[in-house]
Amino acid sequence: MNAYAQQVLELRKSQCPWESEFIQSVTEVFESIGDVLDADPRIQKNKILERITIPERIVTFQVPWLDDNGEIQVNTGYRVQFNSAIGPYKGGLRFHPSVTLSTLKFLGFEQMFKNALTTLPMGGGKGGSDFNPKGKSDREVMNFCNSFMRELFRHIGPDTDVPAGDIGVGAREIGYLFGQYKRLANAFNGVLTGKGLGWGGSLVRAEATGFGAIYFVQHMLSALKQDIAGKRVVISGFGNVAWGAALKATQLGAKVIAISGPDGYILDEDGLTLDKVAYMLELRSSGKDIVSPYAEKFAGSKFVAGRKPWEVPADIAMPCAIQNELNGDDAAALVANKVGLVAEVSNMGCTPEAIQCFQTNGIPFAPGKAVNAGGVATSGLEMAQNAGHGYWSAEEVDAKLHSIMTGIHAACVKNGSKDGRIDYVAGANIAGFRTVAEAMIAQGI
Ligand code: 2IT
Repeated sequence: MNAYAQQVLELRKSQCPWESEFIQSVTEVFESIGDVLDADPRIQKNKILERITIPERIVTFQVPWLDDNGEIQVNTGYRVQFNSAIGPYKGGLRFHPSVTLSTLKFLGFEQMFKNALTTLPMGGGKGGSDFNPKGKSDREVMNFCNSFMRELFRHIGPDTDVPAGDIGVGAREIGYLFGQYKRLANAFNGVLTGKGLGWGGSLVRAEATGFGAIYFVQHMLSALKQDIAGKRVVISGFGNVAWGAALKATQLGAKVIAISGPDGYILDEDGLTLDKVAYMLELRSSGKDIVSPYAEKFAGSKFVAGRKPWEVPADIAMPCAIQNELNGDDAAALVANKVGLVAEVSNMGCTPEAIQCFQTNGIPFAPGKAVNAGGVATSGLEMAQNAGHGYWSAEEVDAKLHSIMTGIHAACVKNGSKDGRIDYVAGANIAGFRTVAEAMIAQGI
């Protein structure tokens, strides 16, 4: 690692050694940008690394709410406004019991570069709570969202900070959050993305992260002179991202042979069909958080309890669940089974050991901030539609999403090509970092 980067990393480690996810995300970016730092002394002179590793602002607040028994519950709410060099803070809200400030700092740090890769004017931010929506009634979720927004509304706005969904925050939560924002701010505007289709939401936003990921995979395959049709795909995750990826892969003739949930995975050697993909949505909306019923419904498939799908031989592996879901052992299993490429869709879904295993074995690996950027890119398109007080057709949004993913792949190739190979991690980190650093230098302190 470059000496300046090392020095800033050590400083941050000594200040918050317990923020392991945040430190992990900073380390990955700093390891990639050595050549840029060596070539451009303005970056150290302007203390860019010091400045991009402290959020511009963090808001932490209490979220008291009433459960269905009339008892008071209390959670912690956060918004990490990481960097506004290239646009208003932009990034999702995560409601999940694992959420800590470290989680949201890592996600906000990643978001800053991801958003830069989209080429749309969006800075980096992330927020959320340790609230667990699983098993809660609609009324409890509404009570929580109302209380959360009662504090958050004063810190956000369509030109200030534009939150969206992430794990545990979908259409229902965005609806409640938007309703409360509108009441408190007395304004109907594009303060949140992922809104419902009749009230400011964009067509294709729900599918966008998964669709964009598959468009990116198509570019990775073309670089290898291959095609997606007939490829065996293994996907983890139980949410909207896994669904979108499975849908687009199936539409393009790939064979999705494994999907997973918190209880284990489904092996379906026949591959998913559009009916089976639709059933993924039913499973999720059942609220039970299990994939096992799939095996009872579709003959020929089998449920493997308590295991991750990375032991299934496949051409393409796509982690779509949560950070650090795919570790060094999982990577070794994929490599042993001759996986053709790995596209990380979850944010920081692979551990550093896993990434190293893919890279040392010559397996093309693309990081989440490039592969999953179609989600936030389409949020950017939703912001543009809101600002223009209109709607675009699904074809128009999908075409723009497609061209943004093509551009991100091209940026990775331009910044990450070395000895005839594409280092997607370096390419994405360098391209995103350069954009943010240039804007910061131009704007002074
Ligand atoms: O990780 C992500 O990029 C998201 N959860 C989407 C963020 C957004 O603002 O749409």
